[in-house]
Amino acid sequence: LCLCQLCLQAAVELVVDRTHTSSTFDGVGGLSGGGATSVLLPDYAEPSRSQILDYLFTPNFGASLQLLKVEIGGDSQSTDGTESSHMHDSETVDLHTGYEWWLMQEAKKRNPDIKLYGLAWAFPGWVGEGSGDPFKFPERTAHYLTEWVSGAKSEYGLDIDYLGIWNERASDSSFVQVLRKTLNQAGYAGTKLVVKDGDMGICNDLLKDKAYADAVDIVGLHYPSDFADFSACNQLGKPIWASEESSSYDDMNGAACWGRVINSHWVINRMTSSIMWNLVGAYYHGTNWYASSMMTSVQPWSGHYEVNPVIWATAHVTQFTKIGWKYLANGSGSGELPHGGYYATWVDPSSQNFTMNFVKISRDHASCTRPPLPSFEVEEETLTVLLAPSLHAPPELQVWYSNFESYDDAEPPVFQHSTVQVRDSRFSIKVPIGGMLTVTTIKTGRKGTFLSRIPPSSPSFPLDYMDDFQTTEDSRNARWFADQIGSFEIHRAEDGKRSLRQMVPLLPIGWTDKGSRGPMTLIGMREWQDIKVQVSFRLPVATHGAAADAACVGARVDQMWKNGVVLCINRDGHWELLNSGPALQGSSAPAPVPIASGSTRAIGSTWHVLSLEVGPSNEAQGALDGRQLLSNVPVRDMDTGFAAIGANGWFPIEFRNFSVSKAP
Ligand code: 147
Repeated sequence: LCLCQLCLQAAVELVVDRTHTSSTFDGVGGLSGGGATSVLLPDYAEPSRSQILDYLFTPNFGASLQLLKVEIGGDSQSTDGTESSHMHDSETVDLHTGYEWWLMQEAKKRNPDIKLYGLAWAFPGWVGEGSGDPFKFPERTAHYLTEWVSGAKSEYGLDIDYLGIWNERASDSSFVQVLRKTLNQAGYAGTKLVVKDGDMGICNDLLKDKAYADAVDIVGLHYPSDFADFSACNQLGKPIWASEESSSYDDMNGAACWGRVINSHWVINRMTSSIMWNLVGAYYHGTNWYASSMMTSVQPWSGHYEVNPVIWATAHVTQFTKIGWKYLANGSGSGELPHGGYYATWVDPSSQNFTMNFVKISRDHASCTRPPLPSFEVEEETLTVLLAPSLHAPPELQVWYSNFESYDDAEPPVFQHSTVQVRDSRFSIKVPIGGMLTVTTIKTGRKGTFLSRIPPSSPSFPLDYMDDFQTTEDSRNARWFADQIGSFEIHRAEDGKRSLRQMVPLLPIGWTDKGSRGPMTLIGMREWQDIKVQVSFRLPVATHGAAADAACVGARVDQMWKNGVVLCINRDGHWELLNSGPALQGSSAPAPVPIASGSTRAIGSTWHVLSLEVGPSNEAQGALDGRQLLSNVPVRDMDTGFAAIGANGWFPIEFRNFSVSKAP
């Protein structure tokens, strides 16, 4: 038996020949947004913030990303929160909302060659004139997206290389054609369109509709299965990307899944780019898909962050290739390994550099969050690789090795450097189970580290906390707040002071949220129980007699304030203590039954202070302007959650002097 295996292995020689080039490589990327996944990063403590950005973007250091995809904020919940739109209404363009502009600039600063890709999850309601359909008025929506592309250029000098349509939702042939025309007329013919950031059905749609296909540059599939039928997609003659991929944890399993697909997607189905959801886990524990990220940084107060193995799985490809390099065809540098796993080769068309990548992940560790995988076997093997004269191989090649299944090692090998000799135009290399290996002529690979130690973890949000919102720049979100419904931004009031204002005037064309509870932004910890939350607020001058407009403050709330302890007071002075956020005015959702309610004098549209305290005896106290509204009202004892402020409708409520403290 032993002998036979030896013969078998000796017989297999992988031939690499650069005369057989194939598709152009389009890069490996990360996705910020979809949604609000980076929200805690801009306010991270330095030097950690710059270090995190270096791990993501600096070439030859960490993930060294080649592509950055960002959400085009659409004022509605897009997974971990809401990202602010650049046009809350049809008349105002604000190119200073949100943090994706900042992130794109930081990425470009570090790597001027990084490509940028924008995609909307949600749209402000005005683009559909309240219809909820972003394609009903194609010119409006095309204008809206073109304003984002042109704003990137005019305000920040950023070229948007790629633009998508509507994440994981419908696309539309005539809309895409109008968008193409609108971009061209505005001078953005160079911005390529990706459709449709969703399932493979798009390939048949494009095959049947030439005008549609002509308007499209790239087919973007989400979580594509390597084992699906790609024949329709491959007939299109357009690059095919895994334009959203992974959604897996930032641990060794996540690295194994991601490392595998960034290789296998090319080998099996000719996909030329993969983009990881998500770029950086800078969203609170207790919001969706916690830590499903390339790296995790959720402590802006401490500066603590984690450089996870997913970073190094990415580096195996990104540090040794460039967008524009060519893949070598199957059988001439790419293919399946004899005993399971995959290998791919990239060559630099303008030099003799080349890079090979080998990956062998066992079935148990190969799955990403989706799609399901068929069963398969892998075995350790030693490969002999024959480098054809066309490669002009040097006598020694650089080797980088990780094993994403070495659970028993105290220090698992992750991105370790060595070399291999080329003899007789051949090198041999052992590929164990769990192995990801890069063999390359490139000598600039580096497992980046900083001299200063990463600050120790301090998971608890620091209390007591207060923010008067006066030091945050205009249009930005409030520090450490994470908007969930509506968009809350810092703007100047007529007295010259800043306040935190809810900016969305109309139900957006949502992604998951269709509008049942009112706007809300949260802060703190999902694990908080006994806290006191206080805030100054002002209701806007009632333009349409909205006596029911209410300001709310919450404790123990979950991500969408489906549960929590929430105190709301309306313009007439009627207050209610609720077990959830308030029903959105005008929605058909049943109004929550109050735990307690009452009335005080009307509050109009002047500044007031609202406070809510939930203590260890599971009783709530509430006050307006320091005068008690309710005391010792029993609430459920099991609940924990964030502190929150919000309202019950789409109006520009303002807040100042927010504070949260431990309940005495
Ligand atoms: C994706 C979204 O695009 C991301 O914003 C994020 O929510 C991510 C979390 O895994 O999920 O949406 C998908 C939702 C469902 C499927 C694919 C993508 N699915 O069922 O195949």
